[in-house]
Amino acid sequence: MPLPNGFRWGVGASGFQTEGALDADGRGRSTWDVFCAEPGRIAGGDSPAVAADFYHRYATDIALVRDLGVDLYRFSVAWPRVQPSGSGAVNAKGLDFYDRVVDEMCAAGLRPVPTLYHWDTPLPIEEDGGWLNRDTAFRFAEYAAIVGERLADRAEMWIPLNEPSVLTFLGYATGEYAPGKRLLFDSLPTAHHQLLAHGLAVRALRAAGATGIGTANAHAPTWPGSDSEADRGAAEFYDVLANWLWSDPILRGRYPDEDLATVMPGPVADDLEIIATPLDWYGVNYYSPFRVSAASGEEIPFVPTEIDGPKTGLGGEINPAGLGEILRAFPKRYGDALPPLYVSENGTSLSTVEEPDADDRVRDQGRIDYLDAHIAAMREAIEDGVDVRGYLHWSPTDNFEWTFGYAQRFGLVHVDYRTQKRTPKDSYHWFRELIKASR
Ligand code: PNW
Repeated sequence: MPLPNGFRWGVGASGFQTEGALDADGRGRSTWDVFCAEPGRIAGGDSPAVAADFYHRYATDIALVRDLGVDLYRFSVAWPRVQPSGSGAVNAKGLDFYDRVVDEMCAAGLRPVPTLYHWDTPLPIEEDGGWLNRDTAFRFAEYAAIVGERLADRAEMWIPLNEPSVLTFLGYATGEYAPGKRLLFDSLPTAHHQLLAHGLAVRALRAAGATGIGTANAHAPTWPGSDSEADRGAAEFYDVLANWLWSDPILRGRYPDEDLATVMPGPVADDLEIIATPLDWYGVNYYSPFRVSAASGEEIPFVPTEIDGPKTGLGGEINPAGLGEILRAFPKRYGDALPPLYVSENGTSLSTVEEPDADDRVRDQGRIDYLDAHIAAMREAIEDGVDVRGYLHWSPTDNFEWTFGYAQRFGLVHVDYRTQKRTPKDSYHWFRELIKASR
């Protein structure tokens, strides 16, 4: 069965991972600038200072994405470029950069999909408590209005916050990502404040004339490490924390359980009304299933299950069926309250070396296999009636993979970080043919 008419293909990337130019044109510092400068945080001591140099080479990358034949280009606007102090005065040069990027995309026939926040918090905001501080949600909404007013005439779809769950877990619970706090369950207020920021930003964007407003959350089915009652209990708990804590407030206007609702700060019932402001679409970012087992006598009651079988470069499980399962879970859980779905991120890094060979070919068959299987799983879900309207590949070019640095490559296009030369990989050509065939 062919994909539904009008099915949309795209790519996605983020500012901090691609732009470099961290001191350019009055940009303020972010939590990730500081975090990366701490010894031992980033594999190989890699620096985000230049990354894929998107700040200067955006026209090249936009042309490569145009030639791929997709129509959506997801990118992120860096809050510290637009408001270096996180509130108040706008840095015109920072905002102008995104204006140029959006113009370039439109001129190439691509539809811009801005993400407003992909984890790069302005440092002064973090110094005031970051997402532990309720005020951050209101400051974020002000920033959203500024970007909305500037880009609403040309942006096709909007993502206020990318994967707030990952920021809460890795940024505030375990401290593996910036801002590096290890608060365990005391990190939960950052969930509520990010959800509130999402809702306030949806309203601010609409007031600025923006349409096509959605979100992009990390989701995956949660499977227990064994059939034991303890493991099943751990998986059920993890499922609530990793999935439904983030989507129930948005799609149902409530927290998935009462205990969670009671630990959230502020006028939670009133906030939930804002958080549940209807969306035009909902984005699922999927890479690997969640597998957890019970942990006893630990601070956290679950541990990731050892996996066997094929793994991604990051060590995650390759399991395309997981994408189908999580996509089917959404209409089951939300029924008519569910807006159209998008796969807003899917892709992989490889455990094999990816470098251009003597003929300048990058033979990334592992990525082709991953994409082929995941796109097939998505198609099956669509055939079963799940309303999925588009698929965005993460990512157009190789980029800075957070604490893993440059060793983990997610691009369809290889970046030589010494020369900034771009080389489309085998997967780029494969994806282009797939898109062509699907039209
Ligand atoms: C996403 N998980 O992160 C991010 O949005 C991207 O910036 C990143 O480059 C990409 O995935 C690849 O890693 C995730 O634990 C981090 O489920 C963690 C999870 C999912 C996505």
